[in-house]
Amino acid sequence: MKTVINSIHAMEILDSRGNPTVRAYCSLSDGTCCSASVPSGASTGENEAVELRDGDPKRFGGKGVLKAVENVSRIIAPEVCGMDPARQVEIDRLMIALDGTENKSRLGANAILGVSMAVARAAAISAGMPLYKYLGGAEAVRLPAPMMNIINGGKHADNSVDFQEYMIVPMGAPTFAEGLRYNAETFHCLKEILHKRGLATSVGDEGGFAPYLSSNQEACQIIVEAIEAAGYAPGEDIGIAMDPASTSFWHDGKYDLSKSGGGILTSSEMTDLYTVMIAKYPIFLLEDGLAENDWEGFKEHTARLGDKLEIVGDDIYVTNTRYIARGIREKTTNAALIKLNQIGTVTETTEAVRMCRDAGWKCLISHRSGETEDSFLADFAVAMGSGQLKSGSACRGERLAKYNRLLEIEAELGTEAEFGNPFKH
Ligand code: 2PG
Ligand code: MG
Repeated sequence: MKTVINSIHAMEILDSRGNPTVRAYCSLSDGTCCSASVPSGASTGENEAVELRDGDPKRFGGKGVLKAVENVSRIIAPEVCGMDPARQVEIDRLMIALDGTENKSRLGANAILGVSMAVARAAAISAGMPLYKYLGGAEAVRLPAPMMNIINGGKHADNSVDFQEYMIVPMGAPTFAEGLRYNAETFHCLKEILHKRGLATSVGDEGGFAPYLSSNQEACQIIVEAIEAAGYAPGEDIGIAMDPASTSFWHDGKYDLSKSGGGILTSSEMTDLYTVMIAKYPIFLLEDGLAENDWEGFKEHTARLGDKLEIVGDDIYVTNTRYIARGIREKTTNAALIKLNQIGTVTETTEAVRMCRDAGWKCLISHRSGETEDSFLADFAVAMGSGQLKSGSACRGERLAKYNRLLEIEAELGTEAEFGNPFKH
């Protein structure tokens, strides 16, 4: 007998910042029953699909998601029940049509994505396949490099650092497990260095340290020291990737680095600053070095830095093929960040990855600063085979859930597993 979706429902749970988010449940006629949880960002792009929040000031400061939960049961479930769970594209398109808006503002991208992920997971379980194989097929054997955000600033921390994320990337490691070890050891050395200097070792939203530093550059300096203290060669064993998340300090067409005392800079001056930094430190990737609406600035930025660095667009593309297509046409960047909840369905996220791949672009698969213990993203990263994932630091359970799941996947793949330097052309 054909397996069909029996029931779909959702509930309000809390994310890693203690804010409400959606968990969706899917059960099938063969007895399969599972759930999936939706993450939530802080430095969001203005064109992201809409995260529906209740706006009721009496609950969670207006951040409740009961309307989205209700939309799952009342509007989505009656349409999706009875369908074959393996028809992911059809189910996702049906939900897009049910919503009927450009940005999923009627039903909420949090409602739609929860169901989209739960259906994918249920179909994988029902087919007796691991999720990464179900979504990625027989070719899903490439483990992503863990881009570990070990110093947090910007909107993710209350410190003096303007740039949001300083990540380490184990580019010389032979396997994912070894790469994770390189990173975790460096993370612990960084803690010791900060502690010895009397700097705070408390962590930000993504589990990286959030010290008060004298400049944005000092973060790179301390990371290089930590890499060396851990016994690795900066730029060979471990490289640095940065996500300044510049939209968050872009005001009136200028970049305001006053949190760190860095002044107010134009787009070109920002690119000058990055040029100085990459000459000094082993930086291989720069995400959102400029702001989401600075398309012109980005063109110059990529023309100047694109042959040396992976230039990733996050807020500017919001995982939307409409914006990525423009970026490819105009050579705005040479890579894109990929976040499921920026666009709101598994199908559309996969389409964004495919568009990048067809253009010869790299993709960096990403968590959100508000996460849950759901490890869906780990399987998704292997399925997409892009070789790059950022999931925060070696600290905080919601970050480690993804890395630990990747350890399992690598072990399960055994000799089939592939892992390599994510910056190699
Ligand atoms: C980013 C993300 C994830 P947020 O800017 O890339 O690190 O942050 O989820 O807050 O948008
Ligand atoms: Mg970003």
